[in-house]
Amino acid sequence: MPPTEPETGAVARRGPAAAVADGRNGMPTVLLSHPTGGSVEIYLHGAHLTRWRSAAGRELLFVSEYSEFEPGTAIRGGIPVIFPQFGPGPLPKHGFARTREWELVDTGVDAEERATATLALRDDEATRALWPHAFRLELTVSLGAALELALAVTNEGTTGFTFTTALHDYLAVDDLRTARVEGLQGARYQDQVTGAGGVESRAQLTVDGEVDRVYLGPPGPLRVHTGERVLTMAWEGFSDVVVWNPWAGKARALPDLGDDEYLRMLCVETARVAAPIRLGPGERWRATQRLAG
Ligand code: TA6
Repeated sequence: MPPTEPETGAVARRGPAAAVADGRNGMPTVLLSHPTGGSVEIYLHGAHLTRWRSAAGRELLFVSEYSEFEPGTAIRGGIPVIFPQFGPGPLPKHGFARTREWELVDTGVDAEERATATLALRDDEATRALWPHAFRLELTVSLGAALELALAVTNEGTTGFTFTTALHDYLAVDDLRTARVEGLQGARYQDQVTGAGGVESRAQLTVDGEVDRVYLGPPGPLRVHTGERVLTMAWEGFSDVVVWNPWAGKARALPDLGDDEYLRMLCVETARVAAPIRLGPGERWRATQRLAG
């Protein structure tokens, strides 16, 4: 099937397909659909994946009912793209990629018969005022029976730069208190709540309070159990995994998260945090995250 023209219209039902449509507040989105019945929605704002619906019609990602959908503000939920700084630091928290308008550069169907969309962000005056580097960031979303996100960073300048990055997935869980994450046993971690480091002893992580941990170099894949479902997350190129939930107290302090919504989400993120990536002029770095659920 030839690449689909990105134009407004209904998503075709038969083959893998892509279409552009207005999202909340008229913000442009790309919709991908696949014959297995799955679909995704991606806002050009932040190249933010806000919906992944399974073949069975189940929402696999959490998005807050209180999220803003406004220029300059990060969407609360889905899969934010974090670049060029993970967490707090000299730049705005989690960098600027999640609050910028990206460009849709391509849609189509790949060799594996997956519906694909590629979005790009380049430096401009506003990004250079924060971070004085020439770069190109590309996110390719491929929807088949599974969902794959590929993030590529190219140094388009004449000097080197370093960055940290993540795909900050907000996974939908039926009930946080019974959700379990498997695959981190034996991994070293840095706990952002207590400041302590350690080695994960549990075969299955459960959450019964605020959690904010960076796991260093777990090999993956991870299995996230919720209700009857198991979601698997695998990756290449990323090295770290972040597990975050604000629990009740911090949730109340977040204006774009409902007081009880923390019970329906668990962030499990693939990242490069502990060892920032350095790119020389013309160099490119690429990493993928693959979700099946
Ligand atoms: O990835 C975990 C984390 O860095 C937490 O520390 C928490 O602050 C979360 O991200 C969300 O950050 P945000 O800026 O979106 O409120």
